[in-house]
Amino acid sequence: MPKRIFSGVQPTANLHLGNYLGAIRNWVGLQHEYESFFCVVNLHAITAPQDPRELAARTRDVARIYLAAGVDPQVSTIFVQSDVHEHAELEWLLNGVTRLSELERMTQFKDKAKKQRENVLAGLLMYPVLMAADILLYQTDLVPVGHDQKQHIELTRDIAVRFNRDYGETFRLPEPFIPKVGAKIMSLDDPSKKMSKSDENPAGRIALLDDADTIRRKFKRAVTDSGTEIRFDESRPAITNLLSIYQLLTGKTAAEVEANFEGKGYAQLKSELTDATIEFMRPFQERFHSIGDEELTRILSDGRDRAREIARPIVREVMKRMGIAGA
Ligand code: AQP
Repeated sequence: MPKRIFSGVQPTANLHLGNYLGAIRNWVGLQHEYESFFCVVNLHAITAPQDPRELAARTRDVARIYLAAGVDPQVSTIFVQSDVHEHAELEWLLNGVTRLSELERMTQFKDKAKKQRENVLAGLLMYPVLMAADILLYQTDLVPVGHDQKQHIELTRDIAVRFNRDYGETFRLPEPFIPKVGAKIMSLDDPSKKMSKSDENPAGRIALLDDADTIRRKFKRAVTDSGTEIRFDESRPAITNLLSIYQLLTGKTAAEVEANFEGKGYAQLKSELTDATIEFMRPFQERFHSIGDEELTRILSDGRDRAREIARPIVREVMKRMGIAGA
């Protein structure tokens, strides 16, 4: 069987540089080495309340973002999660081997549940089981994600190991692919938090569809650390974060980045970072806006058909092994 990758992004809000640098950017290179499945995970999005009309529009926009970033529909399968019913079906089946205590231990659940307090939806707890289903459905070898998803992939492996043990060898065990630089892009207004779509304050993130003026304003207001030296240093997380974004967008090495900023001040760093970001965004956004509705619909329906071809027999096999096929 060919080596496979699977990954996805939730259409919960406008995607940001963290989503691109931590995840989507890596898909573009990996798609030529692996058989690739990139999904817009809209079923994950409803683990928090969503406006239905906005969710529908964003779902298509996230697929456009994949294409604009360089995911090639001739090479990769791009599809919407809810179009392939087997994701929800396998999730339910995997609930039969997942323990409540494992789900309650997940950091993302604990953090988000804290924010949503009274209104935590049951789906938020089940989120990692749906993610396990997404991954295991395609017999995935590698899952390129940002650092925040590492724990969910470990749980996916635990679920797969348990299923294989209880019902016979069925699933491949996936590995996470977490980039050395960019796996955790931090918020511009608080470098102790990751850049996040759901953060109430948009100043902390550069959205992939921000215009040049907004990008300039956000970087200008980005917090910095005390001191003046511009170099990578874990004890100065704000500057290190800005340098990491600069490094990834320019393709320079860490040494080249530090040499470039030697003797320069924070204002110069922000100005060069703004220019590098706008230089990346301009062609990216042009490609995003050039993808027509019909073309997108065709790509997503081809993707759905390709994904279902793989997903259907796996769900059938799992049901057979669990003794509920053909009931
Ligand atoms: N700050 C980040 N740095 C690097 N990678 C990141 N990712 C998310 N934030 C960062 C990676 O982007 C992919 C898609 O994320 P998601 O849609 O599944 O949402 P998330 O991981 O919960 O993070 P977000 O975008 O901040 O959304 P909210 O605010 O809704 O939680 C994943 O591979 C993720 O690791």
